[in-house]
Amino acid sequence: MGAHRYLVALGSNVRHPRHGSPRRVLAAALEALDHGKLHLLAASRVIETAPLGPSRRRYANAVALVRSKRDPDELLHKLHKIEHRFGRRRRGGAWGARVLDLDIVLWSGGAYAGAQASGSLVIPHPAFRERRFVLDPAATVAGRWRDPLTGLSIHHLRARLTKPRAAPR
Ligand code: A4P
Ligand code: MG
Repeated sequence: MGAHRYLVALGSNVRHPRHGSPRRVLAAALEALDHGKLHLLAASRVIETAPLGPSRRRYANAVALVRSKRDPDELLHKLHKIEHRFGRRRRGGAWGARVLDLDIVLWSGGAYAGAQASGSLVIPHPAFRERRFVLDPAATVAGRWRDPLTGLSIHHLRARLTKPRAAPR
């Protein structure tokens, strides 16, 4: 029955004692996204990006296209378990340095607002339209996927960000 598709954004800016660099953390995390009830349909390359926010360490970022029968709340729960397995501990508040961050950017069901014990899930991810570290890799695996809120494709959102129009006269 109804398998869903998800666009998941991956980020890391702390080394892992066993996996090593953030780049390697993401490679291992992509494998974890192709296990059990999750099927990895496509993965972008891993890119290195300048940090947005207070952390001073550079990030490795990537996106994955995943197929799953899980609903969004179930998938988020699974993603949190994977983060935890990679040593992510929820301290230091939002935007702290982290071994692994897994965000749900889009899913095939359109807009979604759920309820999860650890906070409420919102899809599309509220900040993804302004983030090149999400849109650049996303354009390589899901460029034609449309944001249900603006109706714009990932290609279009990215172009809007990288080529700002001149101010109106
Ligand atoms: N949550 C709500 N919606 C979602 C969603 N669509 N996907 C809730 C995932 N989670 C969602 O997230 C906090 C809570 O948000 C979750 O419990 C979930 O219920 P978190 O991952 O624990 O916290 P966070 O990631 O520290 O905070 P936040 O505000 O989500 O940060 P972001 O937006 O993830 O940004 N710079 C570069 N270059 N690359 C990066 O990857 N990442 C961040 C973190 C900052 N700067 C960066 C990067
Ligand atoms: Mg997050």
